[in-house]
Amino acid sequence: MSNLLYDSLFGCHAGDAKPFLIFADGRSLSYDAFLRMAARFANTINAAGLIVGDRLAMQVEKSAEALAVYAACMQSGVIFLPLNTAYTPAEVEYFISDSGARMLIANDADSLQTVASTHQVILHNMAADGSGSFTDLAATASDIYAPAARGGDDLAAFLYTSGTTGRSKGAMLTQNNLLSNAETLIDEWRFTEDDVLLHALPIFHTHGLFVATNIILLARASMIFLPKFDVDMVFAALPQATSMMGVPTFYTRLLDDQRLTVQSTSHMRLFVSGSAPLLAETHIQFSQRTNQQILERYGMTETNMNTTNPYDGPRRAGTVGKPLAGVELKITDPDTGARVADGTIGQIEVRGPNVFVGYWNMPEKTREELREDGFFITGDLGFIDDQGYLQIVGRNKDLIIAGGYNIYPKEIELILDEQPGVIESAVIGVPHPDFGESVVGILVSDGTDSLDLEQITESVATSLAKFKQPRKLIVVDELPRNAMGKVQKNTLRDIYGSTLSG
Ligand code: MCA
Ligand code: AMP
Repeated sequence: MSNLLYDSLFGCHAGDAKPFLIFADGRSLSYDAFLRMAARFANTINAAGLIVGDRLAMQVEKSAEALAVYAACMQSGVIFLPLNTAYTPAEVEYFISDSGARMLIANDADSLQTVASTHQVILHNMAADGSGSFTDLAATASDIYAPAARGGDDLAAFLYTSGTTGRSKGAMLTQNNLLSNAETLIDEWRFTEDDVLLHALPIFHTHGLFVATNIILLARASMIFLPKFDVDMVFAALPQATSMMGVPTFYTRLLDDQRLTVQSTSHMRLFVSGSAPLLAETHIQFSQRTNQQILERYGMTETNMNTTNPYDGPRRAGTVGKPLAGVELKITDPDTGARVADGTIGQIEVRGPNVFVGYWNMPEKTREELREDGFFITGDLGFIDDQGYLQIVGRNKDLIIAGGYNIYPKEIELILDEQPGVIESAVIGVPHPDFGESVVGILVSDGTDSLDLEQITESVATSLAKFKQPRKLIVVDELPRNAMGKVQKNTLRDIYGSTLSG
């Protein structure tokens, strides 16, 4: 029986003693040992009653074991649903209930007991070192597992992405979405088995999980698997690496460190940036300090990667390059959907084998964003410049990106609006020196003295992940509106734009 994604990424490495993961302390884990662990996990998942097409949610710190749960899901045909470790139990509850997940593996399982019992989910814990009830159970399971038969159109993963309505949407990704993108990127970025990728990204998002990990698996390369991005750990690991992928905050933090020099990076063949706009200034400073041109690319959870600057050829600061092989990209008028001329700003639409198949249980949302002809409306605004490169100039969606994490203001506004003494609220993204953007909440008081900023801050903290919580709350008499009554967030950004800088 064949399982396209599993066979292509994982199964082909059976028996291979080559290191797949290299840890900060110098230990390593071979491909073969990793696959044996994954097979034990797949047997454990099935023994718990999960079958092909069921969902398994995971909210754990980064470890080899966590990555092996991903492999085990691919092997057993169970749909993998990774969750940001910063999410609160209230946020996790939504994902569990919406997806109908049957198993939840969590770092902090104790805090999720109620969620698990309410939704009849099998709950296991997994600590940052990979130990816990799930790994214990798997210890005695067989390390032989015949992969479930799965093809390119079968679902591989659900990745939740926030929405403009405040309700997160589960993007359904097929085996072929993931495999086709990894195959293309390996060629575009010239990954080979000689590569050692410095992996400091989280593994619950597309960037660290699919882009970085799948490329390494497909190339039979190795990765230095750091628990998180930490400047000291990165400089310690850098001499062994050939390549690194990161969000812009990685690069600004490296630039702030004197150890970033031509010498310390001269052996590196590639630095990739994505998930948020890389300031042209950062690109230029990095190249002045290191002689290395960061390669910027553009992607989304729903589409994997869409465009990239060239490996050979000019990597132009402030641009995200050209469409990947097999990806069609057009710029359209947001009102009519008609294609606009090169040089004209419009909404970015993409089509190709990389594009997801829809949002779980949200056919209407799917229809709004994914056209019948297969083009996906990204919600990003940009234009094709005179050299055929895409330049992203803004967003047609109300979205904040902080340190590479997406934050939809609506989700926060819904919570702020419910607070005592608040009539209404507006949440905006303002420039932040480290995270690129960060969150500010503007509140309109009802005129009584029941509005209590401290209490609101506490209340928000129980509902929302830390990275979504406003860094500052400001009380105003009223919100600026246009003639249609729509809140003018641009005006708010103009007024409060420098609130968090400096
Ligand atoms: C941590 N904090 C944040 C963020 N991360 N706040 C806003 N935005 C963030 N991204 C909070 C912490 O809870 C902490 O709060 C305070 O900010 C400072 O934390 P610090 O220790 O400095 O943060 P860190 O642990 O060093 O993390 C920063 C980071 C990390 C390294 C930039 O956020 C990260 O690895 N980001 C990568 C995200 C990513 O992989 N995105 C890809 C999405 P306090 O001190 O008050 O407790 S995939 C995607 O977008 C598409 C597909 C694409 O194109 O790739
Ligand atoms: P996500 O929903 O987390 O996958 O984030 C996708 C969004 O991140 C895109 O729609 C863009 O707005 C943004 N993004 C990703 N890469 C880039 C980039 N290189 N430059 C600007 N924005 C980016």
